[in-house]
Amino acid sequence: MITGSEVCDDGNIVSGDGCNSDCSATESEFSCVIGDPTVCTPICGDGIKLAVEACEDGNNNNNDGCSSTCTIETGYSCTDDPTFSSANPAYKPLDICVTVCGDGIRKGTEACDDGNLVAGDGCDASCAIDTNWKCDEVSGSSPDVCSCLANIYSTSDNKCVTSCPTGTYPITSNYTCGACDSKCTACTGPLISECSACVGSYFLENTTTCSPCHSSCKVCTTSSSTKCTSCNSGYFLEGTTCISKCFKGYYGDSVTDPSNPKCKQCDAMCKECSKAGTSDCSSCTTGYYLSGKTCAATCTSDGSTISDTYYKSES
Ligand SMILES: [Ca+2]
Ligand SMILES: [Ca+2]
Ligand SMILES: [Ca+2]
Ligand SMILES: [Ca+2]
Repeated sequence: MITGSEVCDDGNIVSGDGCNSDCSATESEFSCVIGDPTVCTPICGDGIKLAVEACEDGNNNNNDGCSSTCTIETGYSCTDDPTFSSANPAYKPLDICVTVCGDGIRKGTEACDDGNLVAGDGCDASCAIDTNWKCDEVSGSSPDVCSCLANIYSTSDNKCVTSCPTGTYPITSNYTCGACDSKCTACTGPLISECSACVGSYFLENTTTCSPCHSSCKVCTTSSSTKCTSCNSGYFLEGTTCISKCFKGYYGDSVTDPSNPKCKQCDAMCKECSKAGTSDCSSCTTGYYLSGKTCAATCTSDGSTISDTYYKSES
């Protein structure tokens, strides 16, 4: 009860609750209704944060993280202003409130929030919308639902693309990418007869069908089963043909490029050979002599008589 010189009386003699300990004054950070008893409430937005205020950002605005009644708004996180200093230990630092990207609640400047910090699924790690996507808010506090923009194709692995990737074809009726036949690398439809390019061991027959290359070919050209660009094991490429034994004067080279063995010409001194160089010859060209498997211009280093172990090659 307010008596004598009392300005307020909240029924106690404690300060820091709006009416000071001797009831001589109200406290500035409270709003008091003088009566019997006096009822004091903290002033929200006055820039003075009291313990009972969940947050205090110095304003009475809503939708900035700290509400006009000093409660933390959904979708925000409030932390103490690190620059705060106060002579009054009863006062606490003001709050700095920010939205939380990835909490599934779209707030503030977030263009989207799909509940994660993964990019490429429509909404990126900073809550901006990924290229070719749109994100829709869901009522309640559920995360946004993102999908491809109009006239953008969605792939089987959930990407949004302007053109379908290799091995797929565009389906305009629902803007998805359909899988080509496994033998096709490009196609207009799902069938093996709707191809425009083939995997290595197939070739494009009649411009639309992928048919297997000849059994000797690992890869054949786009036009023919027997025009090869590389050969299967046991064959060597000679021109565009795969042969199991190279022509006379050539040897099968599977060392230089093991993935694509080719027929290579023997050394100029060798008429027939099994390897590069002059040391694996089985006969020599005119003017050269075979010693063991080696062709040389002279029989011996000292120019002595040709023995039985040396013979001039047949021409
Ligand atoms: Ca306050
Ligand atoms: Ca506020
Ligand atoms: Ca958010
Ligand atoms: Ca995401």
